[in-house]
Amino acid sequence: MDDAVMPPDLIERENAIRLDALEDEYESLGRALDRRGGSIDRIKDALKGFAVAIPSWGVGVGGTRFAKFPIAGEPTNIFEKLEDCAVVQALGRNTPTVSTHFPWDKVDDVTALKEKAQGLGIGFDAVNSNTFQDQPGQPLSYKYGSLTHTDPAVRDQAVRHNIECIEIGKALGSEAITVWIADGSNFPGQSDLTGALDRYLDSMARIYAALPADWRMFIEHKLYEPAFYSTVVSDWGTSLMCAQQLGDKAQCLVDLGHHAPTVNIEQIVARLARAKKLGGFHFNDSKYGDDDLDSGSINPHQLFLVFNELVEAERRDPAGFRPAYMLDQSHNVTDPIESLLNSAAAVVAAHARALVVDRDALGEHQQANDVVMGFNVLRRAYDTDVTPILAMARYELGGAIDPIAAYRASEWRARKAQERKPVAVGQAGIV
Ligand code: LRH
Ligand code: MN
Repeated sequence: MDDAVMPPDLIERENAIRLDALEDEYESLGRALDRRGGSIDRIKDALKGFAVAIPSWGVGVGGTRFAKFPIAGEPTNIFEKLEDCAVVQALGRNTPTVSTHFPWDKVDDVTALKEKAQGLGIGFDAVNSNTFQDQPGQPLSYKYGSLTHTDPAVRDQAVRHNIECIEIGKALGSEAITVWIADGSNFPGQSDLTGALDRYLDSMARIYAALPADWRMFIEHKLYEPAFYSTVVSDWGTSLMCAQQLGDKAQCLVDLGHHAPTVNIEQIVARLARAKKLGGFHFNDSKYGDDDLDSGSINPHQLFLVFNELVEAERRDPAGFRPAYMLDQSHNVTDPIESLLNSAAAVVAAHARALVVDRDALGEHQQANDVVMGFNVLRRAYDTDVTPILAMARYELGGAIDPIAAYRASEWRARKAQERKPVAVGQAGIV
């Protein structure tokens, strides 16, 4: 990595003033976990190998249909976005890859993009296709759908776009494509609900046929929006049915925000893992709809319960357990780098707490129907302050003990505000 975005001496300087306190907190927690039959070093080592991908569309400031409020120095293209991803990786040390979105990240020279990333020590995770917007000059509109459109010419256009995304992904070193489509209807009677799914499966089979041998295809379900009466791939059941029909390379991706507020997402995770169809995640948080808020910012307990099922699923089937972890957020009122640092840490913390769970005791209480003790085993792990383990893992990987403090000390955003052209005010939308 020859293009260091964060001067190493800055991280050293910021860590030097925090190391004594960290070592004291780490040793104290280590003794406490020891008394509980756990091993703090085992958890630390697990966290050092844990990674969650950054969404390229989450590195710039996001917005809603109403407005977007750009900040000075935010990235204006994928090359600048990769620099910001490298800052998050340099400080947090658990986001080594970026998930791209096309045509938002389209470039003329894909090799130059790959070389830029390599220079920054960043890799590429799943590519995301986009047949939920019409592009300037696009021959046929996706207004009434894409992969499920009643017009075969529109479906062909959408299938070709997905295959083009696979080709770009192959050049970048990605190994998966995430297919989320907005297809659905706003009125009863507008759409043939079964015919739409038939057309979806036919189109997806053509995209599936274009997958390289070692690639996966992630099917992302979503309850609603932008369709507000029916959505073709609206829930995990439909996603699972399609993944099972399409083949081994097709798996289900769980975006936490794509469910009704009351849904038990951790049980969906357990079901998909049992079916060996748990392909990956888009982590975020929400209170009402697909709010795309920072992971763990509204309901950190749900994130913990999801990871509790993931740790259990890996224990049951270590060989088949390979979910792709990605963030998918929209940072409307924060510096995206600070939100990404916090969110990646929230995901790692949920994983760490799940590793603290005394699984043998939990199993015994569940078998004995000792409700309170079963609940208390989980709650005790959830109540464990794992931040010293995360900080020690970051420190030993060359990152920052306190990433936000180090980021602010770097004055990265202010420096970029001098270099990067300003983003126009008055736009709206997610990117
Ligand atoms: C749809 C979604 C999908 C992306 C988009 C940016 O809501 O979660 O994963 O393509 O957000
Ligand atoms: Mn998503």
